[in-house]
Parts: sequence; structure tokens; C-alpha cells
Amino acid sequence: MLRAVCVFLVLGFALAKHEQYEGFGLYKIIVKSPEQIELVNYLSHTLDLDVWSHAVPGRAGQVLVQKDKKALFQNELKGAGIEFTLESDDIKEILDLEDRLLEAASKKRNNASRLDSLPFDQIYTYHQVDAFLELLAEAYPNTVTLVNAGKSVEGRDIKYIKISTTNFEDSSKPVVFLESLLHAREWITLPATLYAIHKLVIDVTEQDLVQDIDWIILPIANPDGYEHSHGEFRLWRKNRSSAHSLVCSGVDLNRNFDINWSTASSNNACSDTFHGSGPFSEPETTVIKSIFDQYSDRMELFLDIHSFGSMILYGYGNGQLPSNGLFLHLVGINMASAIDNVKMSWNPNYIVGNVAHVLYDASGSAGDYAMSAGVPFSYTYELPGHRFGIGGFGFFVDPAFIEQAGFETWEGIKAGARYVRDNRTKK
Ligand SMILES: *[C@@H]1O[C@H](CO)[C@@H](O)[C@H](O)[C@H]1NC(C)=O
Ligand SMILES: *[C@@H]1O[C@H](CO)[C@@H](O)[C@H](O)[C@H]1NC(C)=O
Ligand SMILES: *[C@@H]1O[C@H](CO)[C@@H](O)[C@H](O)[C@H]1NC(C)=O
Ligand SMILES: CC(=O)N[C@H]1CO[C@H](CO)[C@@H](O)[C@@H]1O
Ligand SMILES: [Zn+2]
Repeated sequence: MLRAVCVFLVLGFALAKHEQYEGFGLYKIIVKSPEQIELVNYLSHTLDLDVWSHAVPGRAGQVLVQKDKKALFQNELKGAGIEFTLESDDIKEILDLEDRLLEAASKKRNNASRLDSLPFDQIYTYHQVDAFLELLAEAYPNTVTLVNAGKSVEGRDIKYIKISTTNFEDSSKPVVFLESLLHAREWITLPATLYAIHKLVIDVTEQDLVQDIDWIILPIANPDGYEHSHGEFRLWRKNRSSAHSLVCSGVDLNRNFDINWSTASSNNACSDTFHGSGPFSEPETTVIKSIFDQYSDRMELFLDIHSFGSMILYGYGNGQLPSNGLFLHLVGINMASAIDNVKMSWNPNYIVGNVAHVLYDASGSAGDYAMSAGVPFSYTYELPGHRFGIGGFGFFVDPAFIEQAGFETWEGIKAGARYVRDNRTKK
């Protein structure tokens, strides 16, 4: 009897989607001084809040606050004279709405017509993307090679594709590497890489990019975390590692690379920026490392696609600039302007800069590792929040803007790829 009740409770819990986020409040915060930033950081840390974007003077931040901490949080902000607005008093409502919008879009779709193409009105699951990549490699054997690079902690294959008209054998071509979903909840980044694949393989309108460049595209860098975010944990960021703590699981893969490891990240397994037990402790980051190791002699450009914030960031994460810092900045501006030219009018222009100057110090990132491995142009894109046209809800995806996200990001990718093609640093 007791057992039956337990089973019932467990099932009941598992089926109540997004229940754990009920009553969580999303706050927009406006800070005016370093002291105010300090206080918000202190509160975020001590109350274990989920900081979606960091507030700095001139740019509002967003913080998700647990139901039972909202009153305390608000009082502290008021006491310090920090301006805030409650953008959502119950984030579960937004999560439910996202589900409904995506479901409605999938029903509206004509047919699941072409097997070798994914319509840009959905956020596809790991299995859907996997099936797509398999079919693509079968349908385009002359240009597409699917590589199974290793297994995630939970045993999912980590797969990337290589796109080349010369089977990666022409060593005079530059290599460009695109990656998305290193952070699980940043769903909108997936259409950006899928769109690039679409334009390089299926609907090719720019032959030069296919002819002149060898491409590596890893659409789902963190398969376990991504699948987790499609279940109960929509707002999951890290991988699913449980090796480090009984209470908390997951390593922030973008702090786990062997570049200044642990100097600006968290040693606390419960933190969303937990760096893991050592550099490359995770299989996911090891797979990405192996891609750099294999191709760094020809790799000129690495784009690690994240969301959100409309930013193009470069390293190093400690604020120090690499020797090509000026060109790094100029190419960043080129890519940003290309996107700004076609972005939705209500989204802000992209900000371009060193990550530590624009945001905060961060160690062990994929972008920094790429530079240390010899990739001259390495950037983290932070795509805009595309929601209801107002961009206010950060990680949530509105099917109406999925294609736009892919389309506009592709403009930036093209600008960067053409720059490195015409201005080679290696040969
Ligand atoms: C969808 O499927 C129906 C029935 O199989 C077919 O008549 C129709 O042409 C398809 N529509 C598209 C857009 O492929
Ligand atoms: C996540 O982190 C753990 C702990 O280091 C690791 O064992 C695991 O392979 C990582 N990846 C996944 C997908 O869990
Ligand atoms: C290559 O570099 C030159 C000089 O900086 C620049 O004028 C040119 O636009 C670059 N090529 C592309 C495609 O951006
Ligand atoms: C603090 C620290 O470790 N800084 C190093 C980070 O990595 C760069 C590039 O390798 C070094 O130059 C820094 O000294
Ligand atoms: Zn991210």
C-alpha cells in the first residue's frame, strides 16, 4: 500500500510539467553603481538565484527568483534603492505558454514533408536532430560526413558534421567550426546551426562558402543537458554530471576547458558555473577539445553560439587581449553589423567586445580554449531573446522567430567566414 502511494506520488510529480518553477518571479533590474552591482551579486549568491543576465549601468539585468524568496529579494532591492520590475510573477505560465506555442506550430505545419530538411518552426529534440543528421549524410554523401565523436555521460552520441566539397583533403582551405547548445537551456541557438547547415547543404545560394571553406558543425554540444531541458528542467544549463556531489549535478561545460581553469568560475557543485573536478573532466568538453586538436592547423574561425543578450564576445575571459585583439574586434564588428542590418527592429544592436569587459571574468571557456589552441578568430555569440517580438523573456522561444534567429545569425556567420577566407593567417 505504502509502495503504491509512493509510486503514485512519484508519477504525479513527474507528470506535472514545470511545476517546480511555479511562482518563480522574473525580475528586471536596473543598477546605477558598482555598489548596487555588488549587492545584486551578493543576493544572487546567498539566495541561490538564477541570474539570466547581469545588470550593469546602462543595461538592465534579469534574475529568476524562487517563490519563497521573492519578498526578501524585493525588500533588499528597495532598501538599496535599486530599481526593478517584476516581469513575470509566475514563470511557469511563460513555460506553459512556450509549450502551447510550439505545439500549435507543429500542428499547423503542412506535413512533416521533407525528410532531409527540418522546418524552422520548432525546437527539435536530440533524437530529431540526430535522425536529421543521419539522413543528411545519406542524402548528400559528396559533401556531408557525419562524425560520431564520443559519448556523453548518459551515453548519448555526440555527433558533428563536416561539410566539404573536397572531403577535408584540401589543406589550403580554412576550417570554420560552429557549435551550439553547450548550455542546455539556450534553445534558440540550435536553429542557428541548423540554418547554417541548411544553407550550406540543402538550399545553397552562396556557392563560394561551400567551395572555399571546410565546415565543422556541432549542433548539440551538450546532449544530456539538452534532453533534460526538454523534460521537467527547462531552465537547465549544465551537463548532467553527478560525480561531484550527492545533492547537485552538472558541470558548466563552458567553464571546464583547460584555459585558466578555475580562476574565474565556481568550485561549488550546486552553482550554475561549477567548473568540474578538473580541466576536461567531462566527456563533452573532451570531444570539443579533440576537434580543436585535429583541425587547429587550418581552423581560422570558431563560433560558439549561446543566448541571450545580443552580443559578440571574445577573450580572454580575464580581460587580457590576444595579440590580434584589434582584428578580433574588427571582425566582431563586421559580423555584428551584418546581423544588425537584418535584425528585428525591436531588438537592440549587437554589442561587440571582450567578455570580461562587457560581462564578467570567466575562465575555462570554449572560446578561450580555441584561441589557446591556435584559432585566431574565436567568438561567443549571445543571440537575442526572441519572444513575442519584444525580446523580454530571454531563454524562451516563440516559433514565430525561430527562422529569423537562424536567418539573421547566418548573416553574421557569413561575414566572419568570408573574412577568414580572404584573410588567411595560416597556410
Ligand atoms: C500534405 O499531405 C497531404 C496529404 O498527404 C497532401 O495532399 C499535401 O499536398 C501535403 N502538403 C504539403 C505542403 O506537402
Ligand atoms: C557531466 O559531468 C559529469 C561529471 O564530471 C561527467 O562525468 C559527465 O560525463 C558530464 N556530461 C554529462 C552529459 O553528464
Ligand atoms: C580582408 O581584410 C581586408 C583588410 O582588413 C578587408 O578590407 C576585407 O574586407 C577582408 N575581407 C572580407 C571578406 O571581409
Ligand atoms: C590568470 C591566468 O591564468 N591568466 C592566463 C590565462 O591564459 C592566458 C593565455 O594563455 C595567459 O596569458 C594568462 O597568463
Ligand atoms: Zn550560454
